[in-house]
Amino acid sequence: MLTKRRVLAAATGMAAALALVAGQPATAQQPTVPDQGFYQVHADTAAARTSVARSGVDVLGARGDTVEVVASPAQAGRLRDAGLAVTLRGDWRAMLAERSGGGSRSAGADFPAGDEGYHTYDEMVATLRATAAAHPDITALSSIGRSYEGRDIPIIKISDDAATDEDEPEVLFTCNIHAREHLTAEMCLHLVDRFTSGYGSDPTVTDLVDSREIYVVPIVNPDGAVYDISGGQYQGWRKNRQPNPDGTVGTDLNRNFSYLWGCCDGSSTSPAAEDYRGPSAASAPEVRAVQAFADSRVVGGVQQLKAHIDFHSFAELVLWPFGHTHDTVTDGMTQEEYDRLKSIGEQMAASNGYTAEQSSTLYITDGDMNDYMWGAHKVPTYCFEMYPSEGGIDGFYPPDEDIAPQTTRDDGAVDILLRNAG
Ligand code: NO5
Ligand code: CA
Ligand code: CA
Ligand code: CA
Ligand code: ZN
Repeated sequence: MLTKRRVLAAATGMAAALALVAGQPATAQQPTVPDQGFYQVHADTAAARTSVARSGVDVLGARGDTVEVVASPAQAGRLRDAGLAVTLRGDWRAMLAERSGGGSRSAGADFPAGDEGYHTYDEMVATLRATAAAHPDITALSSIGRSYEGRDIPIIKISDDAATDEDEPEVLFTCNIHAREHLTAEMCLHLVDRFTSGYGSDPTVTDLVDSREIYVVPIVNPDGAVYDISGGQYQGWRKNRQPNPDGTVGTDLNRNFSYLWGCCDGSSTSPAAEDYRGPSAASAPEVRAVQAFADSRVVGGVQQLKAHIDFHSFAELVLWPFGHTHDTVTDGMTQEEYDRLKSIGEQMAASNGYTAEQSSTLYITDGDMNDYMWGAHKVPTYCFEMYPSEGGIDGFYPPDEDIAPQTTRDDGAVDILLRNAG
């Protein structure tokens, strides 16, 4: 209920933003522009959206003509000076605190009270272990490597005869590379649950598990995910937790991949920025782990992975590569390849009701996982931006009641990808 009200508050605009600080005593100063404001920016071209992303603000999500950002008053002023329509919707810190129930913790270091249905990193690991133990013939649980803080990054393989590397098309699903995008970890866990518990009873599941080798990495960024729910409230954290020389923390893992790293003004060189690309390509251990896994699937000179989705939130989009250029056909992408990526992307979007477009239509990115998977490995690859279509802070923290409907929503799209693999 809290969340529904919060979404409504965001939609009603500045009056609602002022209401957010209405709990202060009457003697408090006039409401001022928050240090970190939540803003909606009208940006109706890809170039305008890219310039918003490049301005140093934290882009929460973008869809259609609207980009939702967290910005300082100075940053908001610069966007206005650049001629953009910028609307203050609330105080980011206050919104985070309110979404977290004012800091009341649930027992056992879980998600904030009311959201315990989400899986913490420890709960995720325990659930994967239990699933692997319950389905030993069709699962193999291991790790692709360790995070900066030393946490394992689990990977589970699901296939008939999972212990054997068979000659079946391999398909990879990755989730939670961005710390605060917790719904995506639940998406990966839902895939694991569906393709294990449905085996032998659901004919679609059985056929896909028999004919494919499905790999799932539910939490690419465990340190960030753990940090984001630490301290009694949501932190709104995006990056990993690797320290930077200037005292700031975090590399944006989705700007740190090796393919054309930092090529195209699609990431930041500033360590404090939310889209900081890191000091060098693959400087983040989590990125090295994903890249090493993709490399390891080249067997006899042939890449075994035939399809990939990297789940993000939020905006309800299906994105295909490239992100580093607005060109459709370019180095590493023929017209035929582009058409096939687009066609399957559109079929998947028709199934889940998302909007389908090339990644760079949103804004330019470089060093992201999808550009790497296609550019370096020719793996047909997609970014899904999950529910909701818009929503400010609540966009990253939908109530746990939304987990089941919003993960099953993608079943049809996932099946389309799996069928088309190979
Ligand atoms: C992603 C995609 C555009 C790849 C990104 O809002 S998100 O950060 N989830 N969007 O910018 O890395
Ligand atoms: Ca939980
Ligand atoms: Ca098999
Ligand atoms: Ca194989
Ligand atoms: Zn993301």
